[in-house]
Amino acid sequence: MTLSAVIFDVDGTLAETERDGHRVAFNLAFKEFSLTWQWDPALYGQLLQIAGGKERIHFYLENHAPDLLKQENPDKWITKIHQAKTKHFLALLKTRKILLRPGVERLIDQLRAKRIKMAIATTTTYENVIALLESTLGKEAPEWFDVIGAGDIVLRKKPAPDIYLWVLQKLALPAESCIAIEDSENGLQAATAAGIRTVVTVNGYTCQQDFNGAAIVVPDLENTGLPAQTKNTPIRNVIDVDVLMHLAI
Ligand code: XBP
Ligand code: MG
Repeated sequence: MTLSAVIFDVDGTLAETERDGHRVAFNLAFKEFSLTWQWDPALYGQLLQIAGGKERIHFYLENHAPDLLKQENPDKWITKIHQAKTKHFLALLKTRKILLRPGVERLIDQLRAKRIKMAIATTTTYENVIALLESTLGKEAPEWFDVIGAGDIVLRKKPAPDIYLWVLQKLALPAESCIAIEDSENGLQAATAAGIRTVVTVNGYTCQQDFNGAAIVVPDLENTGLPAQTKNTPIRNVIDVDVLMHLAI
C-alpha cells in the first residue's frame, strides 16, 4: 500500500527530552512540593518503563513510598505535582533549548515536500508537544501535523495501542498506509498492536530494549548503520521518504 502518513512519537524520537528535560522538571516539581525525592538519570531510566508522567509518579510511589498512596485521593495530589512538572518542563524548553535528533528536520521537510501527511502519537502532555515543535521548528510547525494525539486523550497509555488507534481514526487512514517512528519498546508495542509498521530510532535509554517486530531499528534517522542493501530496504544510509515508502509496501 502507498505511504499516506508518518506518525511520530515525540519523547526520545523527535528529541532527547527525557534525561535533561522531563527528569529535571519532575525533580523541580518534587522540590516545589517539599518532597525530597531525586530521580537521578539511572533511576529515571528504570522509571521510563512506565509511560506517562502521572503514571510514572504513581509507579514510583508504589515502590518507594506506598504509604503516600493511602491518603485520600492520591491521584488528585499526583495530578497537582504533575501540573507543576509540566510548568517546569515548559519553562525549561525556553531556557535550555532541546535540539531535534539527527535527521528529524530533514525527514519532516521531505515529507512536507512530498505532501505525505504527518501526525503525532505521544504519551506526553499536549502543551509539551506544541512547545517542543515551536521551539525547534518554528511557530507554524504544529500546523504541519494533520493530527496530534497526546496525553490523556485516551485512557490507556503506551504500550496500549489506544493513542495510535485514535490517531488513525482522526487521519481516517488504514494502519497499513502509515509508518510509525518510535524510540522505545513501549512505543513499538503500541504502534504494532495498532497494526502500524514501525521504524525504531534507539537512544541511550532504550538501546537495550526488545525491538522484535520492528520494520527496522536504527541508531538515528541520519544513520541507519546500513552501508549496503538489506533484505527489506533499498540501499540507504539515512531514513528518508524512499525508505519509508518501501517499508510501507
Ligand atoms: C513519553 C512519556 C512521557 C514523558 C513525560 O513516552 O512516557 O511520560 O516522559 O511526559 P512516549 P508527561 O515517548 O513513549 O510517548 O509527564 O507529560 O506525561
Ligand atoms: Mg518515546
